[in-house]
Amino acid sequence: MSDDEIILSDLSDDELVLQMHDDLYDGLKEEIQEGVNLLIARGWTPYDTLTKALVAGMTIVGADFRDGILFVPEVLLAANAMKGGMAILKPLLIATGAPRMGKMVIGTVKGDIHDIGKNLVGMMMEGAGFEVRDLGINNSVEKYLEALEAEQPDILGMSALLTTTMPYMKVVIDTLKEKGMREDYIVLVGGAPLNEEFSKAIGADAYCRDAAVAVETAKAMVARKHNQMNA
Ligand code: B1M
Repeated sequence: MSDDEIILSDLSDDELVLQMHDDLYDGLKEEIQEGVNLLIARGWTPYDTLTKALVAGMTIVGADFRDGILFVPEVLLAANAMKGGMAILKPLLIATGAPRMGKMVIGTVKGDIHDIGKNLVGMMMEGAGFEVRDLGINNSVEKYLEALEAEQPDILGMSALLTTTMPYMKVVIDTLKEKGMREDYIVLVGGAPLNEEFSKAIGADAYCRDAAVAVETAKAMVARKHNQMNA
């Protein structure tokens, strides 16, 4: 052990949380899990641990990813470390009934097997407190409909990375309209070849440039939907 090695258990709560932000940024899964266990042992609620240590840390990662300071490999490592911490918190959160932001069904469209971006969006959404049902890749309209009916989410998220597969998003949205289900869901779309104009043209609610924008958009739209329902 070197002299400058940080002993997490020696840190005060505030120092530990800041150190966990750094460790998340560096993708250190074991340290994140140790930090989570320490905070819980010190009497922190699972919800505070999730939001103040993990989500706040992931917000920094998301911003630096959006700004081109971090790249995919680093973000995947950070997301993996976050998932390690969340695996400890998940059963505790369910047991304590912590508030959830909402629910999203997400999948890559039919004919498309790119899933790195979609997976990042799913992880960041989970980190922000959303429940995520990931349908994987190559999803037909029937698969989306089946999942929407089974899960009753707030949001449908679709991903496409190919110019040849992005038009399939319109097939899904048009089918929702035909079945009178379009207004039941917030539809968010994303993927490198898409843009705002395309999203409007196919009748989606919003185009999400990246995972950080997806989280911000989802939070704002779900809050608006819940306010309208309660008005
Ligand atoms: Co493919 N591929 N690929 N590929 N691939 C691209 C997309 C391409 C642009 C490369 C190129 O030619 N320059 C090109 C598409 C050209 C076009 O359509 N205009 C291309 C091609 C042609 C192909 C094949 C056809 C190649 C071939 O076989 N001849 C083939 C297609 C297979 C298929 O899908 N049927 C193919 C295959 C593959 C691999 C399997 C090798 C691999 C995918 C591995 C995997 O995903 N598991 C692959 C990869 C890795 C890429 C590139 C290099 C990287 C994509 C990526 O992961 N980016 C890509 C080139 C590029 O984009 N620079 C390319 C990183 C990721 C974090 O970004 O996915 O954009 P992205 O996700 C972002 C945002 O877009 C947004 O948030 C994410 C995170 O910030 N977002 C969402 C994405 N989905 C969202 C959903 C939301 C919200 C936001 O919902 C709410």
